[in-house]
Amino acid sequence: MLENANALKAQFEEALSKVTTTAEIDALRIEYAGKKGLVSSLMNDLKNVPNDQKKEAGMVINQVKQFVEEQIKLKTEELIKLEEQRKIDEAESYDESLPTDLGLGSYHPITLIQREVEDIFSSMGFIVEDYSEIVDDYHCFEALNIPKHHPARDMQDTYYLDNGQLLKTHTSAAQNYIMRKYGAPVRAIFPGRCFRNESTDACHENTFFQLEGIMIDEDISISNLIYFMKTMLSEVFKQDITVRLRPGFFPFVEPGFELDIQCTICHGKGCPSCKNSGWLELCPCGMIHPNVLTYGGIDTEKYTGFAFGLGLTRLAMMKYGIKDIRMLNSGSLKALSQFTDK
Ligand code: FA5
Repeated sequence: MLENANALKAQFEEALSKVTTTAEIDALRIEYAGKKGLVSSLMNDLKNVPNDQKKEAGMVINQVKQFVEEQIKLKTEELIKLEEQRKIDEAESYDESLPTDLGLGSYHPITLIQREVEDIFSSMGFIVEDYSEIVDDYHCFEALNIPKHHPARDMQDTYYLDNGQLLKTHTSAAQNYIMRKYGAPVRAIFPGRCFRNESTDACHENTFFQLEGIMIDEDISISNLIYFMKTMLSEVFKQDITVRLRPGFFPFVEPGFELDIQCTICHGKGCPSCKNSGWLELCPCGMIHPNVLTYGGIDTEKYTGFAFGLGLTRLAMMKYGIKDIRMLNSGSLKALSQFTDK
């Protein structure tokens, strides 16, 4: 009996050493450790062993049984791990025969123009800040001196959320946050995506980008504002473009201006891109209203400042000669990939 037990153990070890898959170890488990397996039949043979040898034989068979079960358990765990790793390796492997000349991706024109304007203002000492796309009524309107009855709060223009917050309608919504964060003096720009519930055409989107800027210090005047606007535009276009400054009303600036650019698509003749006017509103601006400075915790006795709200999406249109603003949100790789950052 002892010889049989040892022989079975050796036979099992030999078979185990050849197992390479979980299916094979499962078959081996049934063959050796199953109810009708080889270890069980060895146990059945115990009844034929003389009584005085039964105890010792029983112990040996039990040891073989425990050995077989333990080894099967260990091998199964090892093989499961190996098979999982094999699956991961297969998933990560790639078909080397696939074409690799798919071409490089390209930056979206808005990303290109945003980076360019950020670089220009950074080189003039402005910090670049970020702000949420979901804002509250206070930051979007109240802190900007926009009274309750102002049309900008109209449901027609603003996407309100169920919780009372809203999608940022303009980047001016971050003015109060910047003033509270940095105090005065401060020079900051803050680009961002804006949302307005309006119908679209060649120069209007309901989702578009602006880039806001504020500069607050002692003795800041309109001439500082004009200097920075001129510098920014000449750096972006690197050629002569025609702009005009006219009075404009925004509750958060006084005085306020509209800075328009002559349409670079039709050169002022009038076309669908500029709604046949020859001009495109590009960058409203003005001197920050004292009420807005006060909301921002700025001492109005000591400081003045200017603010501007550059239409970044329209700037991209004018710089790259994009006739229809809707192309920029179209997701058309063919159209969007023609722009490079050179
Ligand atoms: C504003 O949003 C003010 N917050 C700008 C401002 C900032 C004024 C600081 C004074 C001081 P307005 O609604 O005009 O203003 O938008 C500013 C610019 O964003 C426009 O001149 C235009 O270039 C761009 N813009 C506005 N609406 C759209 C639209 N629907 N699609 C594309 N661009 C738009």
